[in-house]
Amino acid sequence: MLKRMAKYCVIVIIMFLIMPAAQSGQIPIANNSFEIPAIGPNDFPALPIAPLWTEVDLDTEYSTNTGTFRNPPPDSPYGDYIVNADGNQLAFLGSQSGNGFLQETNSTYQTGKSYRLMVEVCPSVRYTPSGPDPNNKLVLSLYYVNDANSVDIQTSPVPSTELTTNVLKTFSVTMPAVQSGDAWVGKNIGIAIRADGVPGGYWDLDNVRLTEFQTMPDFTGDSFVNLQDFTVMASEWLSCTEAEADMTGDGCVDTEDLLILAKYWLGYV
Ligand SMILES: [Ca+2]
Ligand SMILES: [Ca+2]
Ligand SMILES: [Ca+2]
Repeated sequence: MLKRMAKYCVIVIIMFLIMPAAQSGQIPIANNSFEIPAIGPNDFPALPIAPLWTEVDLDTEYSTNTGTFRNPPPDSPYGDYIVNADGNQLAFLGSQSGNGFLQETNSTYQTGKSYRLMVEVCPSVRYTPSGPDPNNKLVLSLYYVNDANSVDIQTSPVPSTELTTNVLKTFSVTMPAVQSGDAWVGKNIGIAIRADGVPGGYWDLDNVRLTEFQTMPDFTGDSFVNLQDFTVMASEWLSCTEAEADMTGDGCVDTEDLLILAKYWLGYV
């Protein structure tokens, strides 16, 4: 009896070791926090460039609608210190429709996976885009390129009524799981942050993130939700790094994800 149990334990351990690792988690975005190029504290605090991004800029001569700036110190006389910036720098984006930041990542859309783009946003203090005007907004997009054209798969507006100057807030766009017949299967994942409004203001942007995740709690690929899947989740509990068991797209494994797993417990998905 003991011998049989030991054999069973060995089989279970081997199963865990050879379990296919689902490819989920954070997808790299080049210059995602706009820290390149590094602007020194004594340099002019803004540059009209954001390397590694495609800047779509109505100012075709000087590109002044898109660029990078250094967060001023807290005692700045201009009062535009952003309290929760990621790193030292952020991006600015002119509020007129036709300005935007785009990036085609090296990763591709995979069947069965969902994707979420997250961006930190606040209105510029000095050049506020005409206040809480619902007609003056940002649009976040997940797109793919078809015959050299970017085609939006999913877009989501950033409601300007929810924005606060000096404090970045997270906004996101999430697309449902990719189906095998979708035109974007295997295409590079494109992300876009586009202005949709009138000129005169600027949006401040920071810490762009993209996550790939599955919405069903089967992390082992057997279509059944059981202790093996729970073990994957337990091993990543409260982690936000390469989290296979994240099903909500926030990149972290927490109670929200556990509730989804509980809902499907011992069921086929
Ligand atoms: Ca930054
Ligand atoms: Ca499973
Ligand atoms: Ca989650």
